[in-house]
Amino acid sequence: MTKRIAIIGAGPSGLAQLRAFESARKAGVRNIPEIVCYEKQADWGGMWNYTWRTGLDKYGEPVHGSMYRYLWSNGPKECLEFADYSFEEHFGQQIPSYPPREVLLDYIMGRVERSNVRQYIRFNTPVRWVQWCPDSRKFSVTVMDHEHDQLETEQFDHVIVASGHFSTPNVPYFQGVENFQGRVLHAHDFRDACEFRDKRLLLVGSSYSAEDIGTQCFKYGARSITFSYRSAPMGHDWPEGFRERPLLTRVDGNVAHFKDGSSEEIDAIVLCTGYQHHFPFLPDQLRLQTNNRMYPDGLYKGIVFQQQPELMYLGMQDQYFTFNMFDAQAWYLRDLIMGGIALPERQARAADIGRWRQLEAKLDGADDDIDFQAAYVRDLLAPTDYPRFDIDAQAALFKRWQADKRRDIMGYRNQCYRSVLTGSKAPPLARPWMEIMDDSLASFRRLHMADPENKSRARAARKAGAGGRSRSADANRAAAPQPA
Ligand code: FAD
Ligand code: NA7
Repeated sequence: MTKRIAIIGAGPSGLAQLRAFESARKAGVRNIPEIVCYEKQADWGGMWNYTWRTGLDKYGEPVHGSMYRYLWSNGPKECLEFADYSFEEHFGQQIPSYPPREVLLDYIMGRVERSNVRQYIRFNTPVRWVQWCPDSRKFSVTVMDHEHDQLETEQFDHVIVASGHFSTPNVPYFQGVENFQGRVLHAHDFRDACEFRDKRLLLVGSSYSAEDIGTQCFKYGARSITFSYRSAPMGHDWPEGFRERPLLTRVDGNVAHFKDGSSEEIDAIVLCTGYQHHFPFLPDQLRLQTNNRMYPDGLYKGIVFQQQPELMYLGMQDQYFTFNMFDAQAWYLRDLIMGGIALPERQARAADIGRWRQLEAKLDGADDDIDFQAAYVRDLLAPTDYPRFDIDAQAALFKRWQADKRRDIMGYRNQCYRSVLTGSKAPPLARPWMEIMDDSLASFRRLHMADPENKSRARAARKAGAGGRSRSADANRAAAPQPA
């Protein structure tokens, strides 16, 4: 009997899963499972689908989006390129290495639009509850169909959770914050740097959000940026106007006090204190419980829930590799579900998880993390037919990116890298990143594309109804080394 699969979320991970099944269908594989993808937002793209809303959406659902205006990729696009769909194929030419959000969204959408998977997605339909029924050996999935204002329940053989984990904020309390006169918000609710023009901004946290929101607010006119770290400072060579201080201990009026006894006046606080893995639609026995880490416990191959292997999770690890790692996971899961890959017994799975966790425990810094995640992606891809790409070359690019950031935190986005798929080098940004204030796709096209009027080859091909595997991917498959 044809299996039924529910995918929760149509962000990059969920879309990778839809695309994985579709590529099998196009290759003539029979007995593809029946798929329903539930998406709580009105459109696909997940986190990349910008929303101006904060708090609750128009249906009273928690707003998923944590992205903000003027967000540019914080890693080189050459490190997240889909192996079966290059940037050049999408835009009809090579583009700079660090594109803004809308450009990346356009790229993500390009691949799924071509593959005709929208038909499987039910938008405005958040999953409310998932229950495993031991008798029927099926999941019962209850969703809220907001378009028809009704709850529905359906049965599935597998559930794939692709709901992301950078959406539910982790919000610590700091003494006196309730009396602070300025604005206090978590990074999840940050939308527009211009709000903080001329302000003295305090950012609590020392990871990606703090770094990016801090640099961006400075770019758009904040008076000063102070970072407060819990474990370690970022340690970049910050320009004048930035400083790093130890952890915030209390707020007194408009004065922030820090663990080393220092203090300073501030006008606003942004808590860049990370996110929680939050699955309000899952009962305890199905719920992944983890912090943001390279290898969450209890997931075989980082994706199959050990306690109930019919349940799978995509994209739950801390991420260097993103889009192509989600692809690797999705292709592996597809083959597991369709029987091309055998699921080992519980003990063997536990041993495999244990091996990865031991490696994770030895990681010491970003370069180690990158090598670890590259090895993980390679391990997943080995038994699948996902187009081969040079994972080691991408890992080397990630390390260059880290070094470029250390060298010039305000200017690293001006660097250009070479695509490991097509071999061509990205052109430079038209002006230094610090000087480009308009982050729209239209402006990016005008500045960087020979064909700014939205007539890239990919769009033309899409309009003409072309489909199938990309030429660049086929070329890459022939040229690139096979993962071990
Ligand atoms: P998401 O993109 O979060 O998508 C999850 C989807 O699930 C959403 O569409 C959501 O609406 C849906 N969903 C959630 N709950 C339910 C439910 N109950 N029912 C139905 N649907 C549900 N990555 C990079 O590679 N480069 C970057 O520069 C970068 N910058 C980032 C900046 C910010 C501020 C953040 C927060 C993340 C950034 N990331 C970046 C990481 C980003 O999260 C990933 O690129 C990617 O979006 C993860 O894809 P995902 O599908 O796993 O999750
Ligand atoms: P991360 O990378 O999970 O980092 C969270 C940061 O918040 C990190 O520096 C933590 O410090 C800090 N943190 C967490 N809890 C506290 C408390 N209680 N007090 C002080 N500081 C705290 O999340 P980000 O939002 O930066 O990045 C997530 C994604 O969003 C990423 O993919 C980006 O591309 C965008 P620690 O170092 O653990 O001491």
